Amino acid sequence: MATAPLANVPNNLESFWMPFTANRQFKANPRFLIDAKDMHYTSHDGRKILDGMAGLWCVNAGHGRREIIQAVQAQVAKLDFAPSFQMGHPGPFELAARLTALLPGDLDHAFFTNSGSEAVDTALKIALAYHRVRGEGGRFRLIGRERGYHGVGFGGISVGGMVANRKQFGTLLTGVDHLRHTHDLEQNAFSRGEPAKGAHLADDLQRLVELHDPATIAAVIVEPVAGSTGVLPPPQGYLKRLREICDRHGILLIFDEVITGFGRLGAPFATEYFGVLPDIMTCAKGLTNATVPMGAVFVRKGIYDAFMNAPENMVELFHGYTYSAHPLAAAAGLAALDVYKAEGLFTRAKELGKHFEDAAHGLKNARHVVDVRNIGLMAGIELDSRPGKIGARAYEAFLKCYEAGVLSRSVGDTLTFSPPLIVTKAQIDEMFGTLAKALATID
Ligand code: PXG
Repeated sequence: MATAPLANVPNNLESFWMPFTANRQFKANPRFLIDAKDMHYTSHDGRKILDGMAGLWCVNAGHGRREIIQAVQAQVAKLDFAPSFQMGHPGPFELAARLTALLPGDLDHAFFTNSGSEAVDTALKIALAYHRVRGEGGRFRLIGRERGYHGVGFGGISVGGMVANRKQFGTLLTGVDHLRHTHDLEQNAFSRGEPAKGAHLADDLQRLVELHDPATIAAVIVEPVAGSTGVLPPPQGYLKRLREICDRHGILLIFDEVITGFGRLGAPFATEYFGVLPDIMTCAKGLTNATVPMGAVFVRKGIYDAFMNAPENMVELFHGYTYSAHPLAAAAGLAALDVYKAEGLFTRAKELGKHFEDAAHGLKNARHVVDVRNIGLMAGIELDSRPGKIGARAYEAFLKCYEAGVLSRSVGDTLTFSPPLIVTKAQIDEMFGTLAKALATID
């Protein structure tokens, strides 16, 4: 049946194969965002939508930031593109210096990519190559974690632990094993911040070391707080214990900070928040406030230095992307850092954390809710699943919230919130209040 075209919605929705989307369902009932400013999107039907997810966990300084827009506009007019293979341009050198100055310890070098997925695959490749240049090429195994999300490259889905993201794609990387995830509703439901129980789950790494022989293990990768799977803060002491086991056995520890980076927890990065220093760190998203795609991999000095022993005319790492260190991304990254600094956004999640936590946990007795989890400015509200229909209830709640003017995300039967760091207390109340009302109306 022909339906009247919707204002602001293109007539042909067929050609674009949308990512991570139920295409037919969406195209039958599309939801378009047509502009954005600060904390709000405008929908195609002219409604203001409060952005409870910072886009996709990425617009940390809010939308349409003038300083970033102007920096990108000036850059595109001056130098639209320049290669970074055997050539240089100023932006990425300045950005790498500013970023590494911000990082703790000797995370002194930055490799640029265009996304979190590329940052993860780059980090895994650097880990393998690092051992090889030191004569330990026998370290080929990579360890991830169940329910981990590390993007969608073959490396990322191999170490990742989201079943749906893996099962369509064949054999993946060989030589990969996984730690158990840390989600334990029985022990830890309704924890505030890091749950009390579960540090012992880090000992899975010791078991894998004993199973595989430590001399075969290159690296372990985890999200300090698992995001995509529905916000799982690490149990108290868990990350420290992982660090200790890695140190005992010469295994590199990789933190995937694609979500936790750039102020999400109330510190610039999760490494500071938890007081645990990884050997390699990935980031993306907030790096440019999502204005231009960019990811980065940071490595400790010793890792970079290990590659610098070959003859000086040799390429040290046979890896990089056409758009690694793209001028527009570098300009956006520098301007985003200025905004974060000028507005104190890296500590804002700390200032708002208690209010956000109380507001999230205000849902404890709402209908269907079986868990509320939070840390910094990220929260997961888990619902009881409908029998045989995992995800249906949370998706319905997501739709109701959207209709009521709040953007959240649903994953399985968990609703997540991760707003821009400029969010106000009143807007936090609006987000969770809207969800509470939605839950009261769905079965
Ligand atoms: N690592 C982590 C920890 C991520 O959260 C990636 C890597 C991959 O980044 P790119 O830029 O390649 O997408 C991510 C991305 C969701 C959602 O709904 C999460 C992400 C992306 C899209 C949706 O939770 N995280």
